[in-house]
Amino acid sequence: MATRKSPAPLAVMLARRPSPAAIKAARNSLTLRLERIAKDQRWCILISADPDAMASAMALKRILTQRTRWVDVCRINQITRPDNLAMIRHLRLNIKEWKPEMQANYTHFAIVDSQPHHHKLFAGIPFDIIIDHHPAPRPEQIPAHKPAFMDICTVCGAASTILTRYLRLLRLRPSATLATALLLGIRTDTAAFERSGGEEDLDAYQWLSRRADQNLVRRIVRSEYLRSWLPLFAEAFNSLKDLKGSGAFAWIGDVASADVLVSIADFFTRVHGLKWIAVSGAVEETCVVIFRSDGTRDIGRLSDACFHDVGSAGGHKTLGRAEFPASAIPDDMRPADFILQRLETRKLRSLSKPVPQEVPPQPPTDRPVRQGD
Ligand SMILES: [Mn+2]
Repeated sequence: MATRKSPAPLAVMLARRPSPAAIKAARNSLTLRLERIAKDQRWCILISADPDAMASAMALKRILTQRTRWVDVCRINQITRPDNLAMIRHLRLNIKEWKPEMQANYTHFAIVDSQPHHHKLFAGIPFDIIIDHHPAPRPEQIPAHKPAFMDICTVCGAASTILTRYLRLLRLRPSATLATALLLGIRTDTAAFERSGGEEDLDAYQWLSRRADQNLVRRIVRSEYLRSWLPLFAEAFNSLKDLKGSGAFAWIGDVASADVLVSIADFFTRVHGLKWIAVSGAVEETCVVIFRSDGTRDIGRLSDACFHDVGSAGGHKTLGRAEFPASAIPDDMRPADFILQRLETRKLRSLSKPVPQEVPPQPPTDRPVRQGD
C-alpha cells in the first residue's frame, strides 16, 4: 500500500531553527569582524539602486555607524520609478549618485545586493564587504582584492533578509523607517512571496512587520504613476486596438524610459475580458514592446515569434518583452503599423527551436516595489 508522506513533526521543524549556541557563535563572529572597523575609516556602500539594495545599504550603514561616523551610500544607476522615488522621499533615504572620481574620498568600500562582476562601474573597486543573495561568482569572477567580509546567501530571497539577520544578532533596534525599508526590500524581491522566499525571509518579514510603519508601506506601494505619465495613459486609451484572442495593442510613441510602458501594460491586466496586451513605444532609437497576459496564452512565445528576427524578444507565460532598433522598420512604414502587422500575422515558432526563457537583459534600472517584471 502506498503511504502518503506525512509532514515533518513540529519538533523536527523547530529543530531546524539555529540553536542558542549557534546564534551566540554567529553573534561573536560578527562582532569580532566589526571590531576591525576603526573611527578614521571612510566607508562608501555602493549599490545598483532598487528597493532591496537601498534598504540593505541603509541597514549596513546603521551597523557601520556604530564604529565610524563617515558612511555614505552611493548608487550607480538612475532612479526613475515612482514607487522607488516615493521610498526615497517618504523614508528620507540619503543616497548619492556615484562618480568614479569619488573613489579617492573613501578608504573602504562595501557592496550589497550585488557583486563586483555585476557592473563595470563596480569593477576595480577594492571591496572590503560583499553581502548578496544572487548566485556566487564563478572562479574567474572572483575579485583580485579579497574582501575581509563576504556573505553570499543564495537561499535568501533578498539581501534585506541577510541584513535583518545581522541587526537581530547585534541586538540593534531598527527605526520604523529602516524596518519599513527592509520590509519593502523583501516584499519586492520575493514579489510579496509569490515568486520566491523561504523560511528565513518569512521570519524576517514578520519580525520587521511589527516594527515597520504600515501606513508608509501602503503609501509607497501605491505610488505607481508619475504625474507626467498621465498624458501617456491617455495616449494608450486612445490608441487601443483590439486584436484576436481578446488581445489589445497600444502605441504610445516616444517615451523617456520603458518604465511607463510597463506601468501601462500592468494597468491593462486589470481590465476584465482583456486576455493579453502589447504596449509599445520608442525609447530613443529603440522600439520596446511590453507584453502581459492572463496566462491563457504563452505571451513569451508570442513575443519571440513576432520580433526574434529583428532584435531581442522573449519572456514567460504571463510577461514578455521585445526590443529592436528603429532601423529595422522599413522606411515606408510607421512603427505602430510595423508592430501591429507582426502581432496580427506572425506564427509561433516550433518548440524544438530554443525559445529564450529570459526577458532580454536590461541596463540596471530600479525595480518596482509592487512586483518584479
Ligand atoms: Mn535583491
